[in-house]
Amino acid sequence: MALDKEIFKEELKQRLRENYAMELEDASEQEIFYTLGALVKARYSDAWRDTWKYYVDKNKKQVYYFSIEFLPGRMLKSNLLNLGILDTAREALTDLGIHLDDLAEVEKDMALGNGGLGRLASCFMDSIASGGFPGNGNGIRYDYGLFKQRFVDGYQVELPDEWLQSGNIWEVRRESKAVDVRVGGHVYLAETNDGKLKPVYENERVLRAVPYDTGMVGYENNVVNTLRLWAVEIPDSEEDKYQSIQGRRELEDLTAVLYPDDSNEQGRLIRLTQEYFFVSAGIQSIIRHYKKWFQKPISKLSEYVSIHINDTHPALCVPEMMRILIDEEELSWEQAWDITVKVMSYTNHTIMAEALEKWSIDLMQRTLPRMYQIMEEIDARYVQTMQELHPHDLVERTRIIRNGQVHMAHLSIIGSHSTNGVAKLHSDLLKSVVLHDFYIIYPDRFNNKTNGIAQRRWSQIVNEPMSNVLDETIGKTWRQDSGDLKLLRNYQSDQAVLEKLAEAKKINKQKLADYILGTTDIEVSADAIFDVQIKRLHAYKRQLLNLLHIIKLYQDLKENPSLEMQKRVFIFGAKAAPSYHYAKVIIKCINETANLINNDPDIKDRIKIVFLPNYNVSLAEKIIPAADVSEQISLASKEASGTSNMKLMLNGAITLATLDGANVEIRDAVGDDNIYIFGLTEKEVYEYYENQEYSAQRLYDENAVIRRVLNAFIDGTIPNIVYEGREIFDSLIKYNDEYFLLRDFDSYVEAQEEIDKAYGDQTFWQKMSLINIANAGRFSSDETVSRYAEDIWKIESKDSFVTEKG
Ligand code: 4GP
Repeated sequence: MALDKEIFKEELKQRLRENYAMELEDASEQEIFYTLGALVKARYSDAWRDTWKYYVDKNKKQVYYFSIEFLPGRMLKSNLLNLGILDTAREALTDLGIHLDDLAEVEKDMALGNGGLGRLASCFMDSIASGGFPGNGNGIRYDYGLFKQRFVDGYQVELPDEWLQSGNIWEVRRESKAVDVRVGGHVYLAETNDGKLKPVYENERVLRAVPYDTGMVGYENNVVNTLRLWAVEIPDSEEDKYQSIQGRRELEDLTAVLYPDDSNEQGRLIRLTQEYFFVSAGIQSIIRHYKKWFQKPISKLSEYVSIHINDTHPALCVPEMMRILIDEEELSWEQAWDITVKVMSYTNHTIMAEALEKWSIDLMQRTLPRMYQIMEEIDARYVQTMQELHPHDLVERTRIIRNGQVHMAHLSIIGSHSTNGVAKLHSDLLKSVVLHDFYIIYPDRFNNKTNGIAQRRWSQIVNEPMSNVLDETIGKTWRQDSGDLKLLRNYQSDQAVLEKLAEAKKINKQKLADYILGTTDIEVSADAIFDVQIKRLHAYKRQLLNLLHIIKLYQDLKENPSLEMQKRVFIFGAKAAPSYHYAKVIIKCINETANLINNDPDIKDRIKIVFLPNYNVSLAEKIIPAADVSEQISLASKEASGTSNMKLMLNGAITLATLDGANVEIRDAVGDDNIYIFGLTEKEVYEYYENQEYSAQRLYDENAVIRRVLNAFIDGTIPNIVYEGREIFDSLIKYNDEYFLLRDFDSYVEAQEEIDKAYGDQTFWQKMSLINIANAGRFSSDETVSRYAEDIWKIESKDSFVTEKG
């Protein structure tokens, strides 16, 4: 329904009067934001109800995407865009003297995740709704999102993210849909009167799970799905047990923070309980919904419900579904297992060993006794079935419970019908190395689903100047179907188009330069190359390699001030996990190097380093449209996919990359001439692991450039890093450079030199940039989600359903 500008203005004023007893002129930005939010929500509430009803009336199969992280960022503009009223709302607000962009800044980022996998979950929510697919998210409503990052003396300091302080306009509390979740205590099986074995719970704690629902608005299609996040409360029946404030706090802490520090026992206990809490609440509510509205026998569940386990955190979906089917629905084990495996599917997001979750048997038994019993049974039956088919060793290696631990990835694979990786290379590595044993046992379960991004957000919302040029050049169909971006290929030699794209980039760069000045006091020139590395701080992502190159450039310039090179601004955005010491050391070193270089009068503005604090979705939206170079420099084989690589490409940045994760597919899309590839291949990395010939010391001894760069960490060249510099140095030399930075250093420097040269020829550069934009369409999460829907979830889109049935 088109938005009438005048009515919209009147409605905004009217709501403001009703809610705040105020006239527009007297209202604060925050009051206007909340009023506008409520108005937008009201606009989709009918569609939200109708969507729900439609799925129920038509008995549509639905997918439930279980994820311990969701990172939607801000939702105002994306909701306006998806409702098709962004432009009109902007104009109406302008008439009233309000800038939509300023107003949008009021919204707190919903940052219920750490990084890639959480942001992917949110991109999927957008695409599932936009594709008209019946699909819902299921997660945790943390009171505090990912910490806010500040730098003090170059060190990362973490502050709580009180995102709910002023309320969350998009959510709806649904108390009537609350469910109880039981944890702790003891469980034993007792015979009932009719001779069946039933679990009896003793001394367990009952938690009340209350859902908060947020509408996931599809793009101009009247579909609004649901993201359901659970918060813990004290059930009425248990009030007596929680008379002290401290006792209440302990319970309420369960959903207080995202990923509590799990380096200690207490933290691990909370984490495991969190995992079970949202899994149990989610599955209970799915079953209740199914029984109430679908009125089909429970044996048909897999025809109407699909549950996706996003990484291993929701792996308890498997035993929890079994519990409900056996203990409550009284199905036989075999029947329950058959349904469970058909319903569940699983995505692996990383090959980093430390991220493959394991829990000690003891902790599992104490925290979730019934879950443990069921997992023991799954494990025993697995061994029994498989030992007839496979060698003993293989079965032992793949079982769920082994060496005193419960292996969540094993549980996810054994208890589901599909396991996928998130880029071709990653999926291949799962099959050939990381999960090879399982691939032998279940070859048909493995598949690839290359990640994608919510392209409307990452182009139309964040980059209006570029979007306008695209409209003028290739028409507007790309806004609906990003595949049409390829039409731009016809303009790669059109000087006028290249110039317009360059102008758009310049506008974005100037905007970012203003922001940088405002937040960090660092002045950067929009004429410089904006060289961007934005992602979590992790050794394997090799922000340190980037820093080594910067130090080299600095040393070159000091030695030879007349050296010819393009001006560069190196931009970083990254948070380090609070307990990840080494990552924090790298942050300190980057910040101190930035201090040194940015203030060195010999360097002036030839190199600038900007580490923007508090990297999050909103900051990404500011940086990405302004980027010229996209640093994707992880050690080959370590990055499962990456998604900032796709966002940056879509915004015309040129990728500088190793052949890792989805970089490989980006290269295939743009061709070798429009990307800069360097470094070891994944095969070579594995060869090094096998032959153990790598010697960082030798590279240090033999390569004078490397030596000079590394010495800068310990000889006082970079000030204020006495301890940190030594730690970096030792990690590379004494501990033999786990991620082969020194091995890739020369080829990285060479690629950087080529980039420097290429940027000098602006027409050449703009053409590469255009080709990147034109070929980004295939990395849309619309496409990815369609593949999941078809191959894994077996759900159909509302559109196809409607057309099909006429
Ligand atoms: C990330 C991977 O590191 C990244 O390569 C991938 O693009 C993203 O998932 C989405 O699939 N993994 C995580 C994690 O965020 O916590 O393991």
